[in-house]
Amino acid sequence: MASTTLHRTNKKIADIMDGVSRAVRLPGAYNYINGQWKASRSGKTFDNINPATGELLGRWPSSAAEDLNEAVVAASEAYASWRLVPAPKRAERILRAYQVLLERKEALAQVMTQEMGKVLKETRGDVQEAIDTALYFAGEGRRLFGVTTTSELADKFAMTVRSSIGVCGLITPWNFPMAIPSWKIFPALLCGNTVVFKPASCTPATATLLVEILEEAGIPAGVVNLVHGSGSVLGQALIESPVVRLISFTGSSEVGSSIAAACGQLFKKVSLEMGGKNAQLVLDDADVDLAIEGALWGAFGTTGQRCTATSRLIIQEGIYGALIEKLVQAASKLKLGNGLDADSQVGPLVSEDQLETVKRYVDIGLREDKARLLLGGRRATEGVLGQGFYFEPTIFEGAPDMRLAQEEIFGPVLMVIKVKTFEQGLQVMNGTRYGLSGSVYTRDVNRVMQAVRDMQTGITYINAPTIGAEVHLPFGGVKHTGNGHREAGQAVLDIFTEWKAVYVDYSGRLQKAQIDQ
Ligand code: UN1
Repeated sequence: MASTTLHRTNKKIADIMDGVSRAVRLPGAYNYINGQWKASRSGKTFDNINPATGELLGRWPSSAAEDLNEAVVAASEAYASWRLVPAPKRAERILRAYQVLLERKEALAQVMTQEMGKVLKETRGDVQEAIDTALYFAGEGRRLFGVTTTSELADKFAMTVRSSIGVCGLITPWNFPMAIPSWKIFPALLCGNTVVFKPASCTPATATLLVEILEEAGIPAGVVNLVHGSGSVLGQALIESPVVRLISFTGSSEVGSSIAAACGQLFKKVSLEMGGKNAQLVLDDADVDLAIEGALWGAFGTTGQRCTATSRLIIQEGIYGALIEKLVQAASKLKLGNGLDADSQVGPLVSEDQLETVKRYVDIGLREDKARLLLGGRRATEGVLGQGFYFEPTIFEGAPDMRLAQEEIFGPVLMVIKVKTFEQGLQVMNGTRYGLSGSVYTRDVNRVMQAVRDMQTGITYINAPTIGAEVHLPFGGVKHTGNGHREAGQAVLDIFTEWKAVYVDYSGRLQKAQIDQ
């Protein structure tokens, strides 16, 4: 009955969020284009499945290029006026969004856990990350600093200002369905751009709720547009549209590489956040219990589905035996279960596809001569777990050149590698094509500073796991993880603005730089 109401009156999901779990089970969630909630033109839909139970949560518009192009036109028209709204005023709307996010944190986390699977403690953290990001960029409205500088010529003034770019296409993943869109949407809007947002198909409800909050916060029609559907169809339409000036993508390195190639041909600005094969290095002098706690959180938190997840644990030989014994014992006690249950520590994988990927990699590991399975390695099917996409926390021991130690798996699979020295540990850590985050556990300050200097990662942790980035510091990586950009903090402003150098000559005569001496 409620679903009919939603369809008929276009009543917004947030208005019926009292029983949030019911809200997202309702069919009839829409694209948001030019301030209107609407279905895809074809009327086609796709299913949103709860990975903990296999149950259908709702049907969402499976949009085509024509829907996307309508959103691009809306964003392009809205840009003409949004770019001229003073940044402090744009920021006020973001501050309102911050307030609503804060009020609705628990409800949003409940929805997110149901469609994505991670445990409530973590979905609350995901929403909190969006809250922090909104607050940060609300403050940025009265900064957005450029520089003033000197001129080599007399009576001439020089400065830099940041200018907006135009329509931005934002393509986001399912593992942080609120945090990552917020990293892109808030700075994009603050800088005066308009947005076409294409969220991951596994998490359409969270994306819809976020956009609805932006609507409530007074973001004008057309400034933010939401189009659900297939990543390849809509991504291609976004890239090909001449009006879209920038693509910001978070996802796999394979997809990122093809986006970069296509955008390169079209001179389109592109920012990419991609894979990781993050390592935690534990030296002989480390606090072993602290290192184990960090590894468990880094490897099995979010069921290993973070770009920053710890997927390699590199251990110096002196503590190797003792550490892995305790680690395996602790990991075997992790409680798998529905993320809505307070005692669950590890939720399901996001989808059956993801479960298949993890199984495939475990099979590869089992066939490798150099690998030894220390824990897990199977789909978890006991009792109600059998209804969902659960996989046992899995630990392999092996060599750094194995596929399991080189390729991003995005699941609860940790590869343990023994090294003789600190130097060898760093070499193993740096010996992959990725470079997102890394961590070193040691009490030796000289080793700390050498690691900070030599780790080939965008994010470096000392005596802390590879996950846990904060929103006011740059987020991103080197090598095949990124393309030189950083999200979050001040650094993201370089994605969503272009620098303009401004010279004001008040001498009243022609002055020639480099010529007049
Ligand atoms: C991701 O890994 O995909 O640093 C994003 C963290 C979170 C963000 C992770 N704040 O682990």
